[in-house]
Amino acid sequence: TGQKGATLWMTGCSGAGKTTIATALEDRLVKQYGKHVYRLDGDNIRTGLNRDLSFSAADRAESVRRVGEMATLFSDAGVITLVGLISPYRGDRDEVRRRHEQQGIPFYEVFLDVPVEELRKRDPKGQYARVDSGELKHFTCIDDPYEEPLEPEITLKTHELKIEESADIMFRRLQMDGIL
Ligand code: GGZ
Repeated sequence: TGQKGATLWMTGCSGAGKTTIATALEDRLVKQYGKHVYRLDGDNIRTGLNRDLSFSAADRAESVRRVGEMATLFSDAGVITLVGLISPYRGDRDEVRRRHEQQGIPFYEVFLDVPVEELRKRDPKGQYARVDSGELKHFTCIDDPYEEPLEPEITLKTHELKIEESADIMFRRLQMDGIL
């Protein structure tokens, strides 16, 4: 009967394009296909649900856990849930995957695979410059760990693709799997 839900979990360094590509896919799903979509973004959730959490490893794990639980709820309700969270630790992401599998909810780990030199060049918010000047410390992918996914369902080298092409790869995967 109703729409099938799924979680697309986009992981990668700051500036890799998580928000941009999720927004492009959301636009397409909503405007062209009338789908029910919800976007959960680390940086805005950090001002609300996760406002008590820092960037320590333990707090990042808790952030991933909470957003993961929220994603299962949305997706279980039939929504296509687009998550954009750096989520740097493999074990934390694997746990989110396990929670989805437990409940029979489709889960896609989407790795935004962009070389750090490229991120430094982009630096849309000047974060990497602040890291270099020593103003910002423990920044993921520079002086804080990022554990790359070993078997992501989807890998997007966003520096080699147009925004629409990245969105399209996710779109076609959902179509192929009968979610759209
Ligand atoms: C990484 C940080 C940090 C540190 C602040 N490390 O690109 P932004 O700047 O505007 O958005 C990023 C956001 C990352 O939040 P997440 O919740 O996605 O991260 S995690 O999953 O690791 O908890 C970044 C900003 O917060 N930011 N300090 N030290 N990113």
